[in-house]
Amino acid sequence: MKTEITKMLGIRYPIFQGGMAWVSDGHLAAAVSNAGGLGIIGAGSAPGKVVQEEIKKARQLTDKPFGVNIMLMSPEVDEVVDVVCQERVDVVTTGAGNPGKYMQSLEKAGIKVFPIVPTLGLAKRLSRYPIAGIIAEGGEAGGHVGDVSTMVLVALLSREIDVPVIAAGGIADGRGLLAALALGAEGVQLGTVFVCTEECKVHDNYKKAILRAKERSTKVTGKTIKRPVRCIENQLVRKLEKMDREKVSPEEFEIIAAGSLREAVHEGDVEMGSLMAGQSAALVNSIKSVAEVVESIVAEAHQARDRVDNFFKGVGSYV
Ligand code: TUI
Repeated sequence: MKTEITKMLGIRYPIFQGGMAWVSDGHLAAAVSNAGGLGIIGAGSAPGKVVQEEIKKARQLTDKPFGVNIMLMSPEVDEVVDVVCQERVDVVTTGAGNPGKYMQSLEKAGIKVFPIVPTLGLAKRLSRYPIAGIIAEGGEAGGHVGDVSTMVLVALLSREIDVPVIAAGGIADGRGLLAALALGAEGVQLGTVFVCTEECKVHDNYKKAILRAKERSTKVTGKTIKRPVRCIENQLVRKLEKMDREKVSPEEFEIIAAGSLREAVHEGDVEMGSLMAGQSAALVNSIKSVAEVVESIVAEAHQARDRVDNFFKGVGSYV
């Protein structure tokens, strides 16, 4: 399975693991890289020092390339950029903002940068920087999201943007990988499915909530304060929905939301914790090892390709 991305990064499969705040540590990232994908440490709002420790941990566990996701809304972002430059990680993905002002330092450190974007507009603005590729994240994704569907966003960016496109949002299996490649992407980024792995250290209650989720179990809150976040519905989400309806201030939102992701991830509070997850939670129904997830995605993509091939040959299930 060779694409522009596997060649550029020297990885076996064009599968990125989303760098999820509080979730994607050095252990998970190394497991994904060892399985042939690209593991990514989620810096979230962690201080530079903590991110550096996770980078060192990953280096001990794998000799394969891996990346760090920089969450641009973090108060620690300047420090995190310094750390990734100092450590010269292979790849940086950026989310929740415009990475323009950091591009020069990242480029000087020889890091391949893949900004995550929710719109074509932002992708075009970032095209003037030396980006290695771009991650088109549709509104089906978990956590902080845009509102354009993956189907439209990936097709649009693949047509309009000159660098390789990675598709994200709503993908959890091999059929999703094949569909993304058909839309013009060179790879995919998956988050939710990697939460439900043996190597992922989130609380078991969080994993079980994803396994239980159906296609309408996630909800987006925070649109009124322009910080839309997709989570599995629970007491916290219902409270935030009410706050959206009452148009409360960003400060009041912050008080309720602060620390809630940590509560879900570490304490397993599935009612007042923030259970960030994408719509693809509905597709995830068992806990597997990271290697099993990666291998089954690749095997299923091959099966899906054969099925579609039959369509073009006029044989098989399409007749
Ligand atoms: O970043 C994400 N997903 C995230 S970050 C996160 S941590 C968090 N915790 C609490 C509250 C809020 C966030 C959880 N999930 N995905 C990548 C992504 N980036 N999706 C959408 C965007 C995005 C949005 C606006 C990227 C750029 C952007 O730019 C606005 C501008 O400056 O033009």
